[in-house]
Amino acid sequence: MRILITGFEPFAGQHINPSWEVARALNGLHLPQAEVQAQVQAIQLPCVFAQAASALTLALDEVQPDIVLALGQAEGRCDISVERVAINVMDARIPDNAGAQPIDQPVVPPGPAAYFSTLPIKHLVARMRAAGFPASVSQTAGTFVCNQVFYALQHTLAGRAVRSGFIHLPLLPEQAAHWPGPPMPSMPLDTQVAALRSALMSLLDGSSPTVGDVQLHGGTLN
Ligand code: PCA
Repeated sequence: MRILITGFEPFAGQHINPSWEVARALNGLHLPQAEVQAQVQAIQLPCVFAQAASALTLALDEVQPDIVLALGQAEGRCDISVERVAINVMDARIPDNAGAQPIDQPVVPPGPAAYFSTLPIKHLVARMRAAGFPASVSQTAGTFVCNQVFYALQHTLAGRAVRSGFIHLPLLPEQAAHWPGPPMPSMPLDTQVAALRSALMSLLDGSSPTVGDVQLHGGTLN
């Protein structure tokens, strides 16, 4: 079993991105205690609209993964946010790392409006919570590079027997300590890494539904 985990380079003037720190902490992880032998490979993606999707495609070709977890930083989130859906739009509130700021452009012009995660998102949330980590389902991955990568991932793998999806992570404490503007929630790196490790284990330990997902509430009223 091969697991690809992607994380992003820092963006928006930050010097660190929790998604890459978590991905690289899990790189090379061997999960022999799982019911199947599994090996994790981490790849960093540029926070650049014009490059991120092709870097992802290259990684998919190289690794030929069975499971893909794409990770990104989401400042303001207070828990591990398992994304439900990727939408076919790029609408950037800030420029990417190459200075591009697309407005209302499709990720894939002929593509459908949206793709759902093919990860059992409720199962992941339930298992992370049971292991003591705050986690929830998120109904939007935004309209910046994370959503673009999530959409490109689901588009590329559509119809293939690969489970893939996106998880947004809170800021690291050292980022929140110096964040310009209002106070931000944060979570220490070792907690984030342990939460993702438990998410991975829950995909591999035989408890994960192979079709569909567990029937648990994960919605919001607005
Ligand atoms: N977060 C941004 C892009 C890169 C990252 O880590 C996002 O949520 O789109």
